Order: sequence, then C-alpha cells, then structure tokens
Amino acid sequence: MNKEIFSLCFMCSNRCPIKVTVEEDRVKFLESNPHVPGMAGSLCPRGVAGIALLNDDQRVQQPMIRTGARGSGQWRKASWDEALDYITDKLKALINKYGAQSIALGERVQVSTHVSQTFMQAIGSPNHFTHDACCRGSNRTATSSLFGCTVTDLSPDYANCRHIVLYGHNLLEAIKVKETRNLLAAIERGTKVTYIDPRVTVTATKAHQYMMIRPGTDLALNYALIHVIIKEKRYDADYVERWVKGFSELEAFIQPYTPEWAADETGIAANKIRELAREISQDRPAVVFHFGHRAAHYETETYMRRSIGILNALMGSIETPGGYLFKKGPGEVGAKPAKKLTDQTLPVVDQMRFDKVGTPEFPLPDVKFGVAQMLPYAILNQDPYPIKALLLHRFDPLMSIPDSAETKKAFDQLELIVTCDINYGDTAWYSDVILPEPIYLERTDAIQQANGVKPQMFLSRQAVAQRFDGREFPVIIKQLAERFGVGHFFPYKTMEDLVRWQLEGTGFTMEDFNEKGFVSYTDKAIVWDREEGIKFKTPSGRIEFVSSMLEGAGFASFPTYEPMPSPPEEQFRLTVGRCALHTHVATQNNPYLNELMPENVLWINTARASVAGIKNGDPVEVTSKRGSGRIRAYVTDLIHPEAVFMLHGFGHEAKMASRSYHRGVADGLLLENVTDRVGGSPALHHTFVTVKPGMEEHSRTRRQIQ
Ligand SMILES: Nc1nc2c(c(=O)[nH]1)N[C@H]1C(S)=C(S)[C@@H](COP(=O)(O)OP(=O)(O)OC[C@H]3O[C@@H](n4cnc5c(=O)[nH]c(N)nc54)[C@H](O)[C@@H]3O)O[C@H]1N2
Ligand SMILES: Nc1nc2c(c(=O)[nH]1)N[C@H]1C(S)=C(S)[C@@H](COP(=O)(O)OP(=O)(O)OC[C@H]3O[C@@H](n4cnc5c(=O)[nH]c(N)nc54)[C@H](O)[C@@H]3O)O[C@H]1N2
Ligand code: SF4
Ligand SMILES: [Mo]
Repeated sequence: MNKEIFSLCFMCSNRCPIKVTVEEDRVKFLESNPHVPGMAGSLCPRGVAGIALLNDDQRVQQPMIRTGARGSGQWRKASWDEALDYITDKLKALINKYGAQSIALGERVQVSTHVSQTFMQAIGSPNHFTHDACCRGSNRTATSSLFGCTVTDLSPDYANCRHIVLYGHNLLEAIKVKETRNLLAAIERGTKVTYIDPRVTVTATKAHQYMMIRPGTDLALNYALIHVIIKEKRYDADYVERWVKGFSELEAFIQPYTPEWAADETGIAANKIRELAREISQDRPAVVFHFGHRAAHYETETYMRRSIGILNALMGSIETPGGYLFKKGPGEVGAKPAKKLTDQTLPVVDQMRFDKVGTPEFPLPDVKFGVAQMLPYAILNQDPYPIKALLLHRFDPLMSIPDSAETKKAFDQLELIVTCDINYGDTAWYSDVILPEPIYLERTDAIQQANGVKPQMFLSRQAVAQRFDGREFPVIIKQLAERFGVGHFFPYKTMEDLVRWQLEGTGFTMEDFNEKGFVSYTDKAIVWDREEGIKFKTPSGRIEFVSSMLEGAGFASFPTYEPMPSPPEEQFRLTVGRCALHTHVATQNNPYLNELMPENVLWINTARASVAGIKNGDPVEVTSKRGSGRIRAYVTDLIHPEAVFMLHGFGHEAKMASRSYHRGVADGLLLENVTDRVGGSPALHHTFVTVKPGMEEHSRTRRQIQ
C-alpha cells in the first residue's frame, strides 16, 4: 500500500515542501506539497532526481578512515565507534597542544546549524563558520546597514507587484520552486520584468526588457537611476520623509551620476536608463528592485546591494503590498519559535575568530556566520593563531572557496580533516575521516522555522529506511559531545527526541505536522502599518541612507564610484553561476542529472571568439593567475564581449564519484580569493582569464556516459 509523507526536499538548500509517495519502502514519486499555496505541481529537475540519489551506490556508505596519502583514495571502512573515538582522540590531543581555538567547524547553514554552534561553544572554540559569506554575506551587511534586518527577513510580494527589476538574479535557472513559480505567474498576469545581466539567461528571455550590462557596473546603473528619480522628484516623498535618514546627503552625493555618465560605464544607453527610472516610478510603491540571491560577485558588492535597497526605499516599497514585505516571526502573534540548542546558557568564548570577524579589522560581517574564504589565509599564515583541525558538514570548501590550489595547500597544514557528507565530494575525498549522513529521504531533520507574513514551521521527515550505515549530523555531534563530557547540552538521542524538545512551549506537537507537513501560527497575513508601524531595527528606527553601522565601522555611506576596470586586451572577466539541472557542487555525480548535463562549457562572445580563432564546440585552454583548465567553447552572441561564463560545480577530483570525475572544469581552480572587505563576500567575478584554442584530444568525450 502507498504511504504519503510530507517533508522537505534537500537536493538544494531551498528546502521546498514536498510530498513523498512510498510503496514498500521505495520512493515511487516526489512532488511538491499541494497544501502549500503556490507549490502544487512538479519540483525542479534536481528535486525529482532525489530518487536517483537515494539509490546511488556511489554515495558514502559507512565511516571511512584514510590509509594512504591525502587524496589518494585509499580508505578503510570503520565502525561508528571506531571513527568517533579516532576523531575524539585526535581533537583532544590538538586542544591540549594548541588550544580549542585550533579546531574549526564549517557547514552550510541549515536547520541544525544551532547544534554544531552549540558544540563548538561547549568545547571552547570561537571557530564555527558557514558558507553564508560565499553566498549572500554582502547582501546581509547591505540590508543590515539600511534596514537593521538581514536580506532573508524580506520577501517580494509577487502577487501584487507591477514591476520587478532583477540584477543577474536568474530565477528561472537558479531555481527556488515557489519563488520561480510566483515570478512566472506574475509575468503571466502582466507584471513587468526588467532583467539585467551581461549574459542572456532563460530569465532574460521571459523578461519584458533585457539590458546587457558591462560586467561589474550595476552600481553605476543604480546611481544613475537614483539620480533621475531624485532630480525629477519621482520618489515617494511622504515615505521618504517619514522613514528615511540621510536623504539630503544622498541628494547631494548623486548629482554627478547622470544617465549619460552611466551609459559610458555600463554600456546601457542613457535614454534607456531614464525610461526605466520613469516607468518604474509610475508603478510605485508596488515595485521590487530585487536584492537577488548570491551577492558574491565584486569587491563593491555591499554598495551595489545597498543601492538596490535605496531604490526600494525611494519607491516606498518596503513593507508595502506589491513591494517587499517583512517576514514576521511567531512573536508577532504572541507565540514562541522552536527552541534551539543555542538558547541554553553556554560557556562564554570570547577569543578572536580565525577570520577576525567582529574585530576592527573585519567589523561588519555577521559573527554568526563568519567569512569562510578567510580560512586558507588563517591556516597558511597561522594568523591569528594555528588552526589544526577542520570539521566539515555539508560544505565542500575545496570547490566552494575560490582558489582551490591555495585551499589545498592550506589543508596540507591541518592535522585532521573530518567531513560529514552523503557523497564523495572533493573535500570528503581529501579528508582523513568521512562520516556518511543518511540523505533527506532517509532521515528526520531539526525544525525549519519559516517566518513570513504568516509565520509557520515545517518538518523534514524520514520517508524510507536508510540504505547504508549513516548517522544524522546532530546525532554525530551528540555522540562526540558525550566523548568530550559536554553531552548535557544535547538533550536527545534521536532526531525525533530533538524535534520534540524543540517544539516544547510552541503549542505544537510532532503529530501536528502529519496532516500537511507544516503548522501555521496564524491564518491572517501580518502587514505592518506603513505610516507608523514598520519596525526598522536600525539605531534610528528608520532606513539609514547615512548608515550609523557603516560609518561607526569607518566605512563611507556613499563612496565615490570607482570605474570597473575592463580586462586587458585579449583577456576576459570570468563570470560563474548556476543552471537548472545542478546544485552547486553536489549533484554532478547524480545518475539522472549527470546524464542530462555531464560537464560545463565556456560561454564566449562570437566576435571575440572569432578574433581568437575559436569555433563553437572547440576545446579551449582557460588560464588565470591561479590556474588553468581545458573546456569546450560555447560561442554565442548572448554574452557581453568582456565576459566569459562557466557553470560552477564541475571538474570533480574524487575518483569514487566516477560519473563526474574530471568532467569539465572547476571555476574554483581559476578564481582568485578576493573579498569585499565591507560585507564579507568573495568577489567571484574579479578574475581575468585568457582563452586560447586548446588541443583536441580530451580524456573524456562530451556525451560519454559511465
Ligand atoms: N567558485 C565558486 N564558489 C562558490 C560559488 C560559485 O558560484 N563559484 N557559489 C557560492 C554559493 S552561492 C554557495 S551557496 C556555496 C555552496 O557551497 P556548498 O555548500 O559547499 O555547496 P553544495 O553543493 O550545496 O554542497 C556541498 C556538499 O554538501 C553535500 N551534501 C548535500 N546534501 C547533504 C546532506 O544531506 N548531508 C550532508 N552531510 N552533506 C550533504 C554535497 O554532497 C556536497 O559535497 O558555494 C559558494 N562558492
Ligand atoms: N538550479 C539551481 N538553483 C539554485 C541553486 C543551484 O545550485 N542550482 N543554488 C541556490 C543558491 S544557494 C543561490 S545563491 C542562488 C543563486 O542564484 P542567482 O544569484 O540568481 O544565480 P547565479 O547563477 O549564481 O547568478 C549569476 C548570474 O549573474 C550574472 N552576472 C555576472 N556578472 C554580473 C554583473 O556584473 N551584473 C549582473 N547584473 N549580473 C551579472 C551571471 O551571468 C549569472 O547569470 O540559486 C539558488 N538556486
Ligand atoms: S529548488 Fe529544487 S532542488 Fe531545491 S529544494 Fe526545491 S525542489 Fe529541491
Ligand atoms: Mo548560494
């Protein structure tokens, strides 16, 4: 008989609500949860490929301890007790010799991040860090400086929006099922979409207007839009008067940044910029200048994302139907969120972090997340102190931190690397111990608190029995904590115990999730009064164009625009991103997804390719200051002549993941590790490359399938 289980997809970190149909412990069907408004129907391709992941025998199947050199692929199988004892002994010896701060734990932010944060604090290390800076870090800093909240506290109201501007936010390929569907539905209803990108993406093809911008110049475009909106008094004067601090300073600053000035910088005609400013102002306040998702592009990222926030504020679109709405927590209806282990009174750790976040050297990124890409520098320079052990969970720094060769060099200085993964990722492959986790279909996760206009909680539930011998990361942490004598901070044995503990005091039980997979704190949308009730958590309680946070840390609120350099002759700016068929670095070995897209190609502009003697499909050699790789050229008019583009996530080095092994090129091999020092994100589009015709012989042909 079929069983239906409501859960959450975890083929990427969007965690879309799903319905899993199971027959005799086999997953028959994966679809989205029909009880969630806007979700009914199919998932994205990666979500559907969850079944292939479940049945993939190239997953990590039991704890593995390295026997040969790092990266040699020589392993022995170990029991859980043996693996955990081995890790504990090594960690204790390192703590004795170098102190607890020599241990770092990095992970992808997810529902049990509070568990590992608690562990690190309990053993006395300040060095818990996440992937976040590599993704949206600078966007968080930008919105904090303006609104006193992070970008994840705001969500666009697609249903009522009349015009959306997307800056390289490629929602039809970099998918979040609900948001992607909401955007498509809005387009069908007639919402205008202006899409700005140096590359014609699928989203560009659905937009009512596309602008091919010179890479890295969005800030210039936005300064010109602000210039026109202020000069022609097209802003929402009442809203600005009521909520904005520092308008007159902005007005004075923006004078020189005319559309004619921006046209030279961006390559977008001055009249087009003027028209966009006028057109969108007519639709205010029901408009969205979208903050985007990944904000790890350029060193000026924080200011570019701030300029988006400033445009929204001028339109009066923050906390307005059709604009951005604040996500509300259960506190708004007098209720409690799910408990986190970090709510407990934990030992105070006041030592400096390895990335120096929270010190005057790196004051603004969020200390809860840290800045992951500083890790190789900290290890190699032993600055501020030696880091000797690295624990990783659901994060693959060898691929996800720019400049893989340097990261590897740093890792060679470590005495212990432990990775908890489901696959043989590149860092897992380079580790000393691999701890396998059951995949999302085989495990129950901690509670997902989903703030929104209607706050809710979701539960990701085990749907089928484990195929191999894995343990959930919070359970692994608990078992390590016991070995360290700090087990009392972890009041559970199983994931179900943890979930029940988290729900205490919320008024909900685990059984309440059976019917629909989620629970709602209220049925009514909570929207604050736009005249009086918006809760900006800045020191002034207003939107801070002149930012006390930035200026207090020694940064300008409105820095003078520095022209974005064009690549030297015969070079290109390397840009990177996603496609609908893969998740970052995690799915290239998935049997379904690998068959659909086994390797990446290099987008290159037709005219530039012709000068370089490169034809479509030719192998080319891409070289940067940091590395080089061989890839096939995709010659097209659909990319700006200054840029080349490749998908992130290919060129894997783990042999055991044989389908993706050495297929395509890893962008991380080429990228320089350069950081936006204000917001904390790496500048993933900073690097220049040369592209030369390469030799034909290819170790693997394009469509060859394992
Ligand atoms: N060069 C370069 N670097 C980048 C980016 C880029 O475009 N280019 N993008 C940046 C962005 S936006 C992001 S968000 C980050 C993402 O960085 P990562 O989090 O490192 O990337 P993912 O591919 O999501 O997953 C990493 C690992 O998690 C494992 N994994 C998947 N599911 C599970 C699970 O259920 N349990 C466990 N234990 N492991 C699991 C995967 O097998 C994979 O090895 O990378 C950033 N870094
Ligand atoms: N299928 C799929 N969906 C995903 C993910 C995934 O791995 N796979 N990951 C999720 C995650 S964690 C993230 S962060 C998001 C990422 O979502 P997005 O940020 O929307 O997508 P990316 O592909 O990272 O974005 C890069 C885009 O920016 C463009 N670009 C490059 N330089 C510039 C520039 O100077 N200006 C402008 N305007 N555009 C520029 C590139 O051409 C590219 O199209 O996707 C999420 N959704
Ligand atoms: S966007 Fe796709 S892969 Fe990501 S959680 Fe949703 S369905 Fe799963
Ligand atoms: Mo991301």
